[in-house]
Amino acid sequence: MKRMVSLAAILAAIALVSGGALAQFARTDDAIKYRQSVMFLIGQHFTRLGGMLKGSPAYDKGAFLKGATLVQTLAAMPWDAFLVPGSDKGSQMKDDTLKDTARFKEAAKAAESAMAGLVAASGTGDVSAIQEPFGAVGKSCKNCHTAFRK
Ligand code: ASC
Repeated sequence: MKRMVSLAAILAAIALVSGGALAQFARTDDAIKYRQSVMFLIGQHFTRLGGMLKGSPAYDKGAFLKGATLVQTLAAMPWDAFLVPGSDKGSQMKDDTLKDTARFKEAAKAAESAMAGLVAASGTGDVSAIQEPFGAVGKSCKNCHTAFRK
């Protein structure tokens, strides 16, 4: 019993210093699957938005705004899962990513901020005003992939 209590205390301490990120996932594999799932959904919705800006399917203000809002909402989800210690193994994450988590968090924040810009522009319903913020989101995706993905 005493051993169980001290194990719980150790786990709680680990969860505390890891910002709760570890506590969310039972296994590092779950963290990898979680973030890959979110990234897959972001890719699906962002690609559909890109299609709409090229006319296939035709641009629709409501549908575009809904998709952009989904992308923004999804983009709030995966970052903690990237920061789980050891989850660089067996994934596409570059080896040095977790050595500088501040750099990673900064890039994640920049992506979220670009997505907020896209949602704001989407509300105008003006396609010519959406092109630039859409490109900025694509650039923020690419920046992270170049820096952190193998
Ligand atoms: C996508 C997707 C990416 C990004 C990137 C943008 O739809 O899956 O990884 O956009 O291609 O540069």
